Amino acid sequence: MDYKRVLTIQDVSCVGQCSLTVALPIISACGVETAVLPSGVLSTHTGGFSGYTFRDLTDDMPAIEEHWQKEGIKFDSVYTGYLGSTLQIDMVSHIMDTCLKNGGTTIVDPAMADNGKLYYGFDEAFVKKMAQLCAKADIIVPNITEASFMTGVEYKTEYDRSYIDTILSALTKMGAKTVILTGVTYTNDTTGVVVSENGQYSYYEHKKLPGGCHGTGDVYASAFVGALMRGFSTFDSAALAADYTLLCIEKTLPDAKEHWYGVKFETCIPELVQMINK
Ligand code: PXL
Repeated sequence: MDYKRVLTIQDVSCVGQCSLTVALPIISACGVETAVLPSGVLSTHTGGFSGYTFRDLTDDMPAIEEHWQKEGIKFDSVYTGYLGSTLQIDMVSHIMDTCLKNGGTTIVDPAMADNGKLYYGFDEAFVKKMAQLCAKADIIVPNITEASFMTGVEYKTEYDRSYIDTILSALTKMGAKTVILTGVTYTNDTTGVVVSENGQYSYYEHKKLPGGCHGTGDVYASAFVGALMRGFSTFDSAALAADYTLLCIEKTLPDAKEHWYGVKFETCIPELVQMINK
């Protein structure tokens, strides 16, 4: 088996089933070595808790990068999620330059917004910087809200294929290469993801569940990275990640009232391992 090593850069939300506490187990379960660079440490995520702590780890990044360079440490992929500041985005961009193996893949999930709104603490300047990081990456995994913020295309909840084409063209114009646009919904009982690769769009459609959960974007992007590193095509990785995320939401929804803060992704790890090793 081809053994790959990924570096993922995102926050540690100590409680809340998102970012690193999701990426590390999911990518590892896919059989891929997962190195981490925490962008910050929060007591919980910012989506529904109040009074959380936040320690920004931007200042630690240059020394960590320097040490890796001295040790000759390189990665097959650098995958970024929730980042803490514009300065941190510049550092992450530099780490991509110095720590990626030749022929490696950079994957950016511009985790900063959902349902038409930026997450707490982000502003226009952050969006602009994130758009630059997305223009540099090989693959990006935005939802429609994030794509709309980065391109200036109006955010809509009801739309047709021409709206999605407009968003994808605007992302390409921004400099994006391969795009996995998540949460694309054309009918009442289906949803899916659009993969834009080499100027071609393909749609993976699946059933829509009656409700969503916090953190599904991180579960999706992590499973996508794991599958891609295991040699699945971009489209097959996007589809596998969608199937896995759907399963996780299905397991969470019956208990969603008490378990409002995250996805019970752990309960479906056995299925993920099966899908990856098929
Ligand atoms: O799931 C995205 C995410 C990651 N990290 C932190 C967050 C969020 C979304 O709210 O607050 C700290």
